[in-house]
Amino acid sequence: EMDPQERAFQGRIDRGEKIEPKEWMPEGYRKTLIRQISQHAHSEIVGQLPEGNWITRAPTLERKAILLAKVQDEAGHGLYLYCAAETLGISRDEMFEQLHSGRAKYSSIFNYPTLSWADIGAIGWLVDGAAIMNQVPLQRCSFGPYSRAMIRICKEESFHQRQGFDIMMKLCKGTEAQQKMAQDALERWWWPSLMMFGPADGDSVHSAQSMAWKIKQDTNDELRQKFVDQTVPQADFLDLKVPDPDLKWNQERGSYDFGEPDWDEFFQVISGNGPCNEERLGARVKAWDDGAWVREGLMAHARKHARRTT
Ligand code: FAQ
Repeated sequence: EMDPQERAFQGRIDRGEKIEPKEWMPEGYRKTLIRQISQHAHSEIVGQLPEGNWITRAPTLERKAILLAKVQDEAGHGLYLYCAAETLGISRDEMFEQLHSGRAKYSSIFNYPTLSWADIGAIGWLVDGAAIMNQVPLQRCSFGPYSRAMIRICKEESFHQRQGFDIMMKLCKGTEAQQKMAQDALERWWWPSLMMFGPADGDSVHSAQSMAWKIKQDTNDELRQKFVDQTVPQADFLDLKVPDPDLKWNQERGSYDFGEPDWDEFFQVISGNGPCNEERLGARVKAWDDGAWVREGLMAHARKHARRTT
């Protein structure tokens, strides 16, 4: 049975009230939010790497400026989200430690390589498209700081999605080689994008509780379906073929039927065995180690300053 404090808390959630950092909350609620928000922050930071790979090779100055701005936005989102998680009583050092030791997850999608310029288009179109589908409902999350962070982040993600679709449009209206490059990118990013929404509902351990707490508003499968319904007409518009033989419009449901993602691959990727896990984590650990002298210098300066002013 729920204790009275927890019942009162659930009442606030049910009435649609926002929960703020200093207010009482069940330990499970705090832990779930720290897990989700910190993993979301890690995803933004690790998510800079696949696209960062193409900044020096963007085909025009304009594309380079746009890509630089997008990757910088992702850094901003990460920092914003770390701040939101810190309000729950975890330090940034602890969060980094969890990432670097492999205990904290980050989105499976960033463990795939970016092999061609079309991948930058596909990431903006599909990966940011999936991120928006997942994050728009998070704007209504019951935890105040997370919900407010999502409002700004979603605005920037919309720009990201449009820039990706714009790259795809350009390629699809281009030469045969460019169209092929776009098709190849769609084939490699389609299934991993569907996996971003998490395991099928039957295997989603956190969904029921997170939905009762209004941390999540929709199940993983509901959002995945919405994403498919939104994206297939966009692929048709680009004259690209979605690599799913089971994809079919279902008149009765007013939705697309589609095939099952390869869940073995998903679980391999989230347990550290995807194509780029080692490289991505290695890059983050190296950046952390390379920055040690800056952190040490700042701390020494702060200590000196504190001695002088006391
Ligand atoms: N990858 O019980 P559930 C972006 C884990 S967008 C890795 O269903 P939950 C923008 C899950 O953590 C990407 N792990 O879990 C951008 C749990 O393991 P745990 C980031 C996954 O939390 C675009 C276990 O599986 N967005 O960065 C994944 O209820 C372009 C069981 O799963 C967010 O993080 C996965 N795909 O639902 C940046 C959004 N799916 O923690 C750069 C916020 C599941 O017990 C470039 N997060 N797992 O060890 C969420 O909405 C939720 O956490 C879900 C998962 C929906 C991801």
